Amino acid sequence: MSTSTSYVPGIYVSPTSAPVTTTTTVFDPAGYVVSAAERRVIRWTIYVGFIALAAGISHGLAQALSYAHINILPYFPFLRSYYQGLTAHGVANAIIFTFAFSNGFLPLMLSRGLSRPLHKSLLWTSFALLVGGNVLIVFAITTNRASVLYTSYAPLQAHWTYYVGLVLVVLSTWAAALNMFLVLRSWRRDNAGARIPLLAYISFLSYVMWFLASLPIATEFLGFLIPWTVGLEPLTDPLLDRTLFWFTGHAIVYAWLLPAYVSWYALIPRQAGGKLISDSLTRMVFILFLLLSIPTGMHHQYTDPGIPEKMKMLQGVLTFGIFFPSLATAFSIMAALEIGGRARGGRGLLGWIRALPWGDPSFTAQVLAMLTFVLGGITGLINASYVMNELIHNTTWVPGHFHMTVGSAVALTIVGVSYWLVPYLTGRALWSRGLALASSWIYAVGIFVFARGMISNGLQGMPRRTFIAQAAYSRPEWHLGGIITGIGGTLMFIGLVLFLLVIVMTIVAGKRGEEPTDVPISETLTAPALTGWEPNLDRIGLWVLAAVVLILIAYGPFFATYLPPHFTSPGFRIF
Ligand code: HAS
Ligand code: CU
Repeated sequence: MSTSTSYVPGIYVSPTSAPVTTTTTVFDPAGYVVSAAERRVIRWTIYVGFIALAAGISHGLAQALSYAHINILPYFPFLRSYYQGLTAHGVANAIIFTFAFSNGFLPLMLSRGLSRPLHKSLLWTSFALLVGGNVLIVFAITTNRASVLYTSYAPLQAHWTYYVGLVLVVLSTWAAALNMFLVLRSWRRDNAGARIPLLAYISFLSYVMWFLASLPIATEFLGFLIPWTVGLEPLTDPLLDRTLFWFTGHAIVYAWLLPAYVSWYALIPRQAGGKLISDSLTRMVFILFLLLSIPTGMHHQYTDPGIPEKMKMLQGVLTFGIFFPSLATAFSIMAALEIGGRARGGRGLLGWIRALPWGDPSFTAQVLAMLTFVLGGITGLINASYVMNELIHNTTWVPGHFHMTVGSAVALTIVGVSYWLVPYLTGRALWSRGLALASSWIYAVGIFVFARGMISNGLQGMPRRTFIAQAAYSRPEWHLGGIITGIGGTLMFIGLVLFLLVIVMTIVAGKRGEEPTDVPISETLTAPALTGWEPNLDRIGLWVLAAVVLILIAYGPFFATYLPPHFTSPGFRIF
């Protein structure tokens, strides 16, 4: 039986008023309290992400407006080119905001899932690396030494501080992963034969996948880009660099997504008053991400010369494989929500939807995130289709797709999680539930409008990564989509400004004593099995081995036939 505090919209109350009766638990609920010292460093880690978000969205607004032929770039201090702003936007929002959140959130979830403290020294190490990396990156970008966009494509060349800064950020994620590994290992020693609590399991697997996935980009930066930019090696191999980038770069999108999935699977059912339907299915979903996230990067390179078509086709097929765990997630979460809606008195085919806790900003933001992800996922499938990709590659369709994935499924989930997490970490209640709700709705409407503009213009051939406001060419059919994009982007900007306002006010002026005192951990309908095949799901080492084998099959032939590197290109700094 659960003895932990239970979740009701926006606030935690005593266990007696739990919205569902408990049959089994997926965690050791012994009322474990995460120490104040750990909460402090986790809080600061996540704040780094919020600062990055604030910096990035102002550039986001500028880009969205540029599609509507409104140029506000001259009003930005430090800004010398569109590409400088686009780099700042991508790095701050897609890389720093997301990983700062994960570096705090995932270890916290593992610690709470296992009821065990984290290593504080590693938490601080991770924080220091994140901050140090950011200082270097901010220096490089604000001084216009790194207008290479967040994909760091060679032969565009950045100052060494940019690459080293990103390396430090990756190291900060490794420190977080190591922390989780050590805590889990000691837990397993003390609990031989026990199943890993689900929340800890999925949190850990998220960063195991990311650790494996980050090795190619580490190779690219340390082995090629940094020696090249400091002059140790005058030339570089752009195709090899791109391939190493996408080797990591597709999996990185799941490193952003999986922390959101951790919340959708392990927390949202409880926030909705429901239960998770299957422990084993959840574990299998995360294993599939571990297996298939990485050997799929070439779907970003369908149009690149120099990669055999057979390799692209193989990775294209695997990309369709990585679609399935998300489909399973859609059905699984929908079922958990339905259980919650019915437990709250919802009746009929769809009446349970109305009964969900829509007044809770944390819940609402995340369900809106899920809804945008339906379209994000469908557009992903179109991207992955070898022939259809020809039509949309390098058009604004692609940012249309990824703002419905990382820009909403992930970002809006972080918003929703923050609405209980920041109160939990700071000991201050959420400042304004009304504004928090408004922020999520405005952002969600904004993303649908924005994506409609980007997607339709992409189909009309509008190029991505182009300063349309000053382009010497245009097409009449781009005008309407451009205006829609500008309106949507403005709404998104307003939504996130409201979010940041609510968070800042919560930190400085939230009421003490009314904050949540525990993580809203869900229960599953059935307990994890101790016999049969299911315990094999916890043999993480074995699954890592299987992932490595798949990666070797998907990437081995390319490297075997391509290497040694073809050093051909000097660096260019053209913006
Ligand atoms: Fe992607 C390009 C394929 C998912 C991010 N993607 C990008 C880029 C980014 C990105 C940033 O195959 C651009 C990179 C660049 O700068 O060039 N993507 C996919 C596929 C998926 C996918 C097949 N992408 C993501 C996610 C991202 C992300 C997730 C970030 C977090 N993507 C591609 C391809 C390209 C690409 C090509 C290259 C395009 C090109 O040519 O350049 C799949 O993983 C998607 C699976 C998703 C689903 C949706 C499941 C829905 C769920 C919600 C359920 C809703 C509920 C609500 C329960 C199957 C789980 C119920 C509510 C009630 C009220 C009841
Ligand atoms: Cu991808």
